[in-house]
Amino acid sequence: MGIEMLGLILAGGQGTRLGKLTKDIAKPAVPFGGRYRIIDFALSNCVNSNVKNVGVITQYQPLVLNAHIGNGAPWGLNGVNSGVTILQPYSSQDGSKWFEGTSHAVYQNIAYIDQQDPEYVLILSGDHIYKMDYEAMLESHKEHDASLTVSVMEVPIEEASRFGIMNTDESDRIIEFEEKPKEPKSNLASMGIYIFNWKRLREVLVNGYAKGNPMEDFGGDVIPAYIESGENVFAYRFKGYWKDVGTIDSLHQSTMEFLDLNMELDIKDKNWRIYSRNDISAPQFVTEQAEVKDSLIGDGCYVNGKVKHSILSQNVHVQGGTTIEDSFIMSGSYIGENVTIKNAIIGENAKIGDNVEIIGDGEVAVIGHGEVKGEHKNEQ
Ligand code: ADQ
Ligand code: ADP
Repeated sequence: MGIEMLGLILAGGQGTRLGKLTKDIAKPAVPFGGRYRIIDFALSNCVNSNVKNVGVITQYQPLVLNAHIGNGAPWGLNGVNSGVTILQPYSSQDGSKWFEGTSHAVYQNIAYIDQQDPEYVLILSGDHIYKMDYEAMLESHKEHDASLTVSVMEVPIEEASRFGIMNTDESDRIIEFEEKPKEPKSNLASMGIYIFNWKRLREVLVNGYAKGNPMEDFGGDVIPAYIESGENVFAYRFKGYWKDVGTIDSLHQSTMEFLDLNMELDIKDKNWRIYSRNDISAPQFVTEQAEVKDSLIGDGCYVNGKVKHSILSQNVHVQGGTTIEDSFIMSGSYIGENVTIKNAIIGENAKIGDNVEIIGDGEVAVIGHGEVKGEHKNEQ
């Protein structure tokens, strides 16, 4: 017997807009908030919403992502009736190797989805920071007797051209949809979160490819085709914190918002925990001359300098005379003496030598994972 709803997390985009931070790792595996990786939010939302079978569709640099997800135990996805499967691109019979757009990636995994035999599929992006109850969205999908439900939110009109933009009627039926329009007609944006009746979506994908009308992309092809053919397509209005952290600026901004104790996301909510895989490290050590203000400091850190309004992930080492402000330092980085870091993101295991200045002036400064800057006098 099949399951009610299968979660599919699209984790394969290259993430070119995150530059150096996605050179070696897929965007959903990029660290966030001092203790998490971006995909933890989608995975935890699934578990908290009773979506206990999840496929993660990968493609680009999946090694860190694979190691992070493993058997799914940190999210409780390793039980008898639950599981997480990492789906990698394979050479199909027609010889095409990579997934192209988002719906093509789903089409390539029909065999896996059929094996799960779900009534509904929940399609998610691996690069959003938010907490959302997908069970409530499924209720709305059922109430409307919908074929597709799209989760939506109002965005500032000046940002609307980054999103799929729609118009709805008074019953929230979607009557018009345009993927990333140059001149948006409204500010009601798709969050890229969809619930489909699997049987119907399967037909549309298979028929499309069979008839030379390939469905590459949900936003570009599938949603417009559904609306055109008169399927029941409804909007589900989400209220709350939601951020697509696909750019350096949005990642930095979301990190700074994370430092606000009254932030809408409320990471401490015991009823909606965000789970992650974490190594055990020693407790943090803050020396006598250190000054730490308004910051989150992970386990295993050694702080001998000044840290203000910043996040230090696990095992970050900060030497004396150094100042870090408005920045996000990813795990394992070593910051030498008399360094100034301001408005910056420092990748995992980076090494910043003595007297170096990394200052984001106008735009956020970025140091890649494992990047070395300058030299250390006395590395420990
Ligand atoms: P984008 O986020 O720009 O817009 P896209 O680049 O297609 O859409 O990626 C969606 C997600 O799928 C990302 O997490 C990406 O990494 C992943 N992905 C892309 N191609 C993939 C592939 N071939 N295999 C696996 N994963 C892949 C979408 C919608 C808009 C909506 C915004 C909201 O198209 O309508 O407004 O999301 O952020
Ligand atoms: P961004 O828009 O920041 O570059 P996305 O994650 O949204 O990042 O993905 C951008 C595009 O890159 C997607 O349309 C995706 O299909 C494509 N892409 C994903 N993986 C690869 C890859 N291995 N090689 C080339 N392009 C890829």
